[in-house]
Amino acid sequence: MTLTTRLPLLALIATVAACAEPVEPSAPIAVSDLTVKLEPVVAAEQPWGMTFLADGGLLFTEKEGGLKYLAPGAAASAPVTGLPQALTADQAGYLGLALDPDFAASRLVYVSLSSGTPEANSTLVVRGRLSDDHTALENVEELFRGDLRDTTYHYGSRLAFANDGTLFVTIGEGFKYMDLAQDPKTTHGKVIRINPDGSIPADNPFADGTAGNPAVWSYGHRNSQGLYYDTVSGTLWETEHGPKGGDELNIITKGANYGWPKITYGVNYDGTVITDQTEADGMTQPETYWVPSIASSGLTMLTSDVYPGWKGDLFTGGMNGPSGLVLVRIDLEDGKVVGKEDLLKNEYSIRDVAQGPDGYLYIASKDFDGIFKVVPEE
Ligand SMILES: [Ca+2]
Repeated sequence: MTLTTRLPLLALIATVAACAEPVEPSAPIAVSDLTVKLEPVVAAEQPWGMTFLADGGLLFTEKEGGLKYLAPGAAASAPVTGLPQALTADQAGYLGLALDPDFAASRLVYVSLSSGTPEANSTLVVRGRLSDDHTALENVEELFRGDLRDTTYHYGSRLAFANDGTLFVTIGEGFKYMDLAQDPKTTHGKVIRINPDGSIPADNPFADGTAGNPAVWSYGHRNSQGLYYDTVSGTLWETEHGPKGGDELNIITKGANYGWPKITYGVNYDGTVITDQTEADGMTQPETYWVPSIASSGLTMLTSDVYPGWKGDLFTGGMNGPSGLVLVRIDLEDGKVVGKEDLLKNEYSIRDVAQGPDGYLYIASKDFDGIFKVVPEE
């Protein structure tokens, strides 16, 4: 081999090596003594969000089927009528939901859905009173409508209440509007914060509307499908999908910029580079990230003693990708991520995870499998 043919080859090898260089792991692998398995609870078609009532009843959304109710101990769910018609194309549909903090008295249920046509749609947050017989949402009111988009991807749409009674909602950047995630004047790629009646809290970071949309709480997000408010510490935890690699767990704070698409640990799906920056001044780093992606979905914190050693840890679902199809335990110590453990590998694409009043974790599959209870193996 002559020098002239070797040089390009060496250059090629060097380039391939640089691309394949593994990203530094974002947290050590955690291993616990406990293993878990799944027990079926109820059939469901593309369940998206779920939340338990105090008596063990379960409310959940199906992406196309709307709101469903499973009575305690029942074998099948029943529809809950009253929601507006949702757009259900591609990733659009009936998505996240939350109970009013005073649900026992108010019976109010909050739902985020995609509203409009494929050419002109937005994220719509509504609330209604769950009828005493659990068959209908009554007096449904529109609370908030995100900016219009002409795409049917990346809706975000998780809901979580804070201790002060305000409601956080994640809104995705619609995939094609990624650059607008950096613009606080739009709702694309944001966490928004509203009062339960849809009005805007006076202490929102852009409340006066001059430098941003009054509803915006934080920005620079991609597609956030996990949101959990820890009522003990007052911490708002969020997961969001990165592109190819770079899924994130973030702690959300007022007015902060989480960087998308200026900084990311991922690349485009076709492997091309979005940015070579993983950090920048004025942009908040994730608490942990995933390379390769898991397609991070719903997020909750275990507050029960059902699983030895896991109390106080976060759990998020993985939906696909080379290391997806997992329930990830995120080991927290004093509010910091100290390890990650993949549970329930290669069983289901997990869209949501929630804790029931019995202290057990439950997962909802992304596809047509249903909702399952996570039980320790003997
Ligand atoms: Ca980020």
